[in-house]
Amino acid sequence: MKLIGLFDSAYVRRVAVSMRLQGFAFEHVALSVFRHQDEMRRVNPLVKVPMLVLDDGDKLIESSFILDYLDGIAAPERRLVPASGTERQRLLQQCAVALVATEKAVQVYYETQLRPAEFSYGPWVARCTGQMHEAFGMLDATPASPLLSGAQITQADVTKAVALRFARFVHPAQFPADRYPRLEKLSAHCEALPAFLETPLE
Ligand SMILES: N[C@@H](CCC(=O)N[C@@H](CS)C(=O)NCC(=O)O)C(=O)O
Repeated sequence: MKLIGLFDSAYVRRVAVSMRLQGFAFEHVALSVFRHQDEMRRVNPLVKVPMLVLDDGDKLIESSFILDYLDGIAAPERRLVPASGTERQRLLQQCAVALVATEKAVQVYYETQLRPAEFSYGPWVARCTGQMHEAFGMLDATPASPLLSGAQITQADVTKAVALRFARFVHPAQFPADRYPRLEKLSAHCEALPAFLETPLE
């Protein structure tokens, strides 16, 4: 399999980390949606990452659907989200909130650092910043992850840890270490795991 996209994308990184945790070998194709647009367009006319190219040539997009595909072909004990049941919904909802946090961090980044300053719209930046922190606050308010007491890692752990690492990378001043203490603990634990260390954001 080939995974297209850079690890500075939280969406690409969560897929790469998950593949390593699940033991899937992949070739990493480090194309940027901004710096390699022509090449990207040839691989994916939508110019979006991540994309997973399967060995038969099929191309998958959308990190959540890619992860669902991988869980479907993984050995049952290597799934990162249970196939059914209440726990599945609970974990997927945590992923959903972490994806809102990520999406809003990306929007604020695009608005404040990619757009020329004269075109940046303050009220929109304030709205997205508020939504980003609301989402991180919700994640921080959930009980400590069972991972920290020895349970197996889940997709909620991966996506939450990747979201915080990404948001801090693009908005360092907004994430002092004491702002989201529970998430910090989870992040520190996850970022020390081989699957995360082998998937550096920068
Ligand atoms: N919902 C998508 C989001 C993917 C996404 O927005 N990726 C960004 C990179 S972080 C991208 O492709 N940006 C280029 C663009 O939107 O034109 C997913 O989960 O895969």
